[in-house]
Formats: sequence, C-alpha cells, structure tokens
Amino acid sequence: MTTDHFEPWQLRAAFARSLSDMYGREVPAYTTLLEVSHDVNADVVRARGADAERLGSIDRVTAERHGAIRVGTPAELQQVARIFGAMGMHPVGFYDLRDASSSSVPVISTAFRPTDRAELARNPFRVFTSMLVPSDRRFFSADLQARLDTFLTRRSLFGPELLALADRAEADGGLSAADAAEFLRLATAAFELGREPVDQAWYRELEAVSAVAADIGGVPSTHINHLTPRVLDIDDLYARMEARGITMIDAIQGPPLWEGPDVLLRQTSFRALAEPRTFRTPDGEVVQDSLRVRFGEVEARGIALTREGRARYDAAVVEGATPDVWRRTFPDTEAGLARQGLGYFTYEVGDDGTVTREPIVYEDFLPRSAAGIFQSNLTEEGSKDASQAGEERDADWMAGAVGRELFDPFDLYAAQVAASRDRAAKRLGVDPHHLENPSTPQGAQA
Ligand code: OOG
Ligand code: NI
Repeated sequence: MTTDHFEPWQLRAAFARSLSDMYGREVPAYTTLLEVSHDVNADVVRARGADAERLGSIDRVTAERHGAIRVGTPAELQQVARIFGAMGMHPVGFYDLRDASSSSVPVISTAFRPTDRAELARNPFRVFTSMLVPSDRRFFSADLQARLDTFLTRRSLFGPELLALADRAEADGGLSAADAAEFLRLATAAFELGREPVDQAWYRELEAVSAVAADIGGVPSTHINHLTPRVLDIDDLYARMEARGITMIDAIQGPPLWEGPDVLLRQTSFRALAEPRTFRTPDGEVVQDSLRVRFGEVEARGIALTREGRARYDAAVVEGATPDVWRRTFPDTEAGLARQGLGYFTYEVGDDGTVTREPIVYEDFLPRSAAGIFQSNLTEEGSKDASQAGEERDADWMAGAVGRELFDPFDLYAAQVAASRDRAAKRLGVDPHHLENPSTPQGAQA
C-alpha cells in the first residue's frame, strides 16, 4: 500500500468517521451519547483490565459503529450494495420486520458488513439496511402501491459520480487519495438529512399507513437514521444518560443483565428531538414544520451463538428475558457455552503451545430487537390489515433483490472457527480433529 492508495478497509474506516462527524453536527444528542459511551468504556477498562477487552480491543470498540438506513426499491438497494461493496462490506443475513413488530413496519432488511476476521479487526463498521415492501397488501392498497412505485422510480438517491467511484473502488481494490476524498464526500452527503421541501399531503398519507413508509417513500432523498456506538456496560450507560436528562426507551432490548457471559446483542435507544423541516402544502405554500425521524441508539455486544444457542435464545425471549429465565437457559460460563455447542469460539495457540479458546463477537442484529427499536421510536402506530395475505419474502428473494451473494451469518462464524482450528493444527503439526478441547486462557473469565 502506498500513501496515495486507499484500500477498502481504509475507505470503510474513514466513511464511518465522516458519517459520525456529520451525524454529530446534525443530531447533538448523538455527541452526548458518544461522550457518555467513552466515559463508560474507560471506566470498564480501568475496573476490569484485560478482561474488558475479551470481546474486542478497546481501540476497535471505541471506533465501532453501526448505522441504519432505509431504501424503497431493489434498484436503490443495489446501488447501496455498490457503495458499501467499495468499502469491503457485504450483505449478511435476512430480517423480516413486518411480522416481528406489532405496529406498522413494512420492511425487510439485511446488514452490510465486513465478513472476514482480519477485515472485522481493522474496522467492523456495519449498516442495517431496510427496504420497503410496497406490494404487501397488509399495509398498502394497490392504488397506494402504484403511486409509491412511481415516486420511488423517479427519485435518485445516489448520483452517477458516486456510483462510478464506488464501482472503480470495488474493481481496483481501492482508490487514489484524490478519488477517495471525493468518494467519501459524496457518500457522506448522500446520507445527510434532505433540505428540499417535503410534499405535505403525500407524506401525511403515507404516515397514516406507517411512519417508516413515510420516512422512506415520502421524501426525495435518504438519510442515516441512527449511528450506534458500542459500550462495554450498557446498564451503566442507560443510567448515566437518564441522569443527564435524556429519556431512554423503557427497556434494554435483548438478553438481561446477569452474571453469566454476554451473548448476542443488547441495545437501547432514545428519541431524537424533532428537527425543523419545510413542507409544501397542497396549495403550493412552503411552510416550516418539524419531523422526528432520527434517534440515538447504543449497544453492547456479546458472544455469537450457534444455531442451537440461537434457538435457545429465541425460546427464552418468548418466555421473557429475565435473569431467572437466562439461568435456566444458558450455562453461566464460557466453558459451558463451548462445551454445549451453544457459542462460537476460535482456537488460539499460545507461545508455549497450549491451545486456548477465544469467543467470537456477534457481528449481526436481532429481528425482535430491531422491531423493538423501530417501534419504540414511532409516533403513530400506523395501520396494518392482518386479514390480507402478506407478500412472501425470504433470504433468497433478498439475494435476488440485492443482486449479490447474501451471506448467512452462521456460516460466516462457523468458517471463522474452522479456519482457526486449521491454523492452530498447522502450527502444532497435528490433525485438526485432535484439537477438541481448548482451555480457558489464564486470567480470563472461565
Ligand atoms: C433500523 C432498526 C434496527 C438495530 O440496531 O437493530 C436497528 C431502523 O430503524 O432503520 O438499527
Ligand atoms: Ni440500530
């Protein structure tokens, strides 16, 4: 790498920073959230030492963000995929939020993220990306769908210059410094909040169906919906934010606080302030009003669970995510998770030749939590006609819509485990199958 060349991971890291700077200017509460996250993480590292970094170095955690964006059509999703493809981010997983939510959330989603270990370690930036399903009759009539399709087909979210730079970066494995600067400028601008007047009648008509539909299809541009830092103690963060007078949603989504290992993902959020927007009224007048479309979110990440672990998680959540339910559902040590095949761990060889187990951090999302995040930030329930048949959507459909391979998160974690086992076996000169029971490293949580 020369200093004139920006590799995909450098574009990704720079984009995450650039987006963060922009979002901080647009949503001041986000800056407060970053400050508090910083304080919490520094305190955890001070109190717990090396153990605090068991699921990622403090440098990784400090820079770590996920964003959320929402688009209207497969054509828009394909453009998003080109922009993220330039940064080494690939579509992973399929989430159907239409049924995961009691209020009206007519979207399906995937997440763009790096997929291999070295790339994740460099910068794990991920973007939860949702797409409207206008053909779903539970939400949209045929007439509304037709008008929505027309509106969405006519708009252009990303300019030709940005897309051309994205394609070049993907083809060439990066960009020159000058092109990288331009790419980052255009990509960041594409996710700023639009300033053009909003068609009031159109926006309100969609909002009556679903606030999410209005946010996506009621305006001519897209925007970053939230940008989420990672914290090492989300309960502490929640308390500190409330102490600063920022009202958080009622609960932390996902697993409860308990004495055993952290698994998957815990998230919480707060509603951002209403932001001034101009509207064009039906008689052509331009008026000042406001919209509350963006919010703040924060998360704590835990160990990635296998399919078996995940099935237990899903059942436990239905029962109620209480510490008691957790104690009945999960072993209270990493060793237990590994032994029972519930979590993913890699094989690492120490300088003395002993093989130890390291947890793999969960890099993905949870449909139920995502629905909870969407829902808790809606002003209106919207409307949903449950008597209508929903439109079938699944991971294969999503892969077709995005026009790229859609990775299965479980496969990616399993591949990381297999690669680490082969690496370890090779280093020790043994058969990979003789590496069955790694121990817990000294000083780490059992
Ligand atoms: C996405 C909500 C889901 C998460 O972290 O689960 C999400 C959105 O509001 O667009 O970001
Ligand atoms: Ni989020």
